[in-house]
Amino acid sequence: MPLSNPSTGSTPAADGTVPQHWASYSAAEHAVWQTLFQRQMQLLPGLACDAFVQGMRRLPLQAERIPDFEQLSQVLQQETGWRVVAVPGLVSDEVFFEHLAHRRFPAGRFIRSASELDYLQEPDIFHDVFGHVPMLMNPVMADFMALYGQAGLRAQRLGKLKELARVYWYTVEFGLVRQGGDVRLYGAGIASSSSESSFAVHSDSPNRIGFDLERVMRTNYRIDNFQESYFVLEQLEDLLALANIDFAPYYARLDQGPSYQPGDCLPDDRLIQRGTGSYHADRR
Ligand code: HBI
Ligand code: FE
Repeated sequence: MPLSNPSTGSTPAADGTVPQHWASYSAAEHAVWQTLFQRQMQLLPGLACDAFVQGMRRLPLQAERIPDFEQLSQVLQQETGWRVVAVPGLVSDEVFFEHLAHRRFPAGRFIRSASELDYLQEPDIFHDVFGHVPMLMNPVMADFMALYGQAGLRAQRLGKLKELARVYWYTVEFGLVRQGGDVRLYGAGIASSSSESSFAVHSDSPNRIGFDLERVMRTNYRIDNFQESYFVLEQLEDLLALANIDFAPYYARLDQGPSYQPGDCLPDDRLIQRGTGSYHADRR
């Protein structure tokens, strides 16, 4: 049974979406957006890759108000064919992939509360719009995400979702990319986090490892804290090759061989930085 959304009273449609009801956001909700938006815009220069910054600049996003999905979608659709649709929170994998495959990005309509600015149980509008939508202005990411939706539907039928979800996690959510002599972020989970954005790019603690598909598909990830390892693309364009790969032979290979823990470094890794591990060691 679809649950009714307490913030709007709307019952989700069959595709899991709800109306955004932009006019019903309260002043307090707009104020939370403003706090998060200003804090993150201060941090991101020098941390986010150029594609992220450019996508952000060209979107109708403002500090003062929660964005209207219809306005975002008009710009986005012109650029890469994507739209943003509202969902009450997490949707099933099936529904999620179905939307992505059709170039619709399901974004939480709610915003976290002012008393829990850094705590997120489910992706909210700040994570989903600020974190994800700028990169959807980029043609490479736009194609990658749509192909990921199709691959997700197939992976689900094959029982290989866990392996495929690791690709999403270490790219779309927590990906880093080389830019000139630096490493920059493009992943939405980092871009939307005030503490993890500088940790991911600058801290001595995590490993930064050159991206390798099979390696990533064998690697567990943390959902409870900063990542212990980040995987670094040479360039964003590498996502396109990744999206056009037939995953079936990978899935077959993954049935054998090891899986890795989040902090592991392997002899074959292309290490950009071997992390000290100090951050997670102090917390254990
Ligand atoms: N639902 N709203 C929402 N946002 C997500 O990022 C999301 C989801 N449902 C499933 C899901 N992600 C993941 O389990 C897949 O990427 C594997
Ligand atoms: Fe996300």
